[in-house]
Amino acid sequence: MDSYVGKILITGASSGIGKATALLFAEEGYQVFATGRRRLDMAELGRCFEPGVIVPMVLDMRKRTAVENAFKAIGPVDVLINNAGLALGMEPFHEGDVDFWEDMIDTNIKGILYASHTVAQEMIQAKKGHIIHVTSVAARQEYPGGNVYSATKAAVDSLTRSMRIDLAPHGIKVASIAPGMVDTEFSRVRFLGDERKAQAVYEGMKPLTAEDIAQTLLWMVKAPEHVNIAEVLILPTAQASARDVTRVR
Ligand code: NDP
Ligand code: 8X3
Repeated sequence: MDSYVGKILITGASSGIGKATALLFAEEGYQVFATGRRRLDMAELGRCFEPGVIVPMVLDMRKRTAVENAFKAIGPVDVLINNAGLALGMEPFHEGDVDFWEDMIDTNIKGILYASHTVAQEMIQAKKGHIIHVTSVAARQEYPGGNVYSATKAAVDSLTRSMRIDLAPHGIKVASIAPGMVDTEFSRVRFLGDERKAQAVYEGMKPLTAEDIAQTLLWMVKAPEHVNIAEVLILPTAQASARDVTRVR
């Protein structure tokens, strides 16, 4: 028997929300299985605690067989946080890059399907479990250039609700958290490393931090067994909707 309070699997933990969440849950006594593509960042994450507390896994969520094999090998977990995701580009629909669309669809939707489908089998056996999807305010409110990114997150919102219907009879909670602007690598990735464009996103306003989201995820996970915090929308105070941001210039 180990002394962990539970086992949690977090995707996209090489930076941002996933990394902060992995560190927080490890501090809270969980054993954390953490995935990401960047080998060095994952190895560094694994070294933040005693060996075995955070188990880093180099994994591309777009690769179905690799995800299925890796997640089956972990065995049962109490919690799955489907966080890995990205936006690429912010062009109007008619100028969009179809390769970017494929990447967002494969990661943000199909990656979650592969992960949840695999992990749900063990949770059904255990008659309990908790799956949380990191969606976005962009799932509920579109904005110029958000098109395919918004659509992927809206698909995950819908999936969350239908998975909840199918999995509640098995004692499994399914939930989503929809953040607004969070200062992570998200905008740097979206604008393909263009620092100026990425920084402009948060200019004159105080965005959420990755730790804000991690703390909220911990609160969701720590709810009593009979309580499912099914949907959370979390925004910076300066952001009223996907399109309304108060900036001090
Ligand atoms: P980051 O870019 O900092 O982190 C994204 C994480 O996803 C990284 O660990 C990255 O790891 C991982 N990832 C991306 N593609 C893949 C892939 N194909 N396979 C495996 N891992 C992948 O951004 P955030 O922390 O902000 O993003 C986390 C989630 O939060 C995303 O789903 C995003 O859509 C969502 N979100 C973010 C908001 C924001 O304003 N920041 C607001 C609302 C939602 P690696 O590159 O190593 O693979
Ligand atoms: C990330 C937040 O508003 O840039 O999901 O789409 S937003």
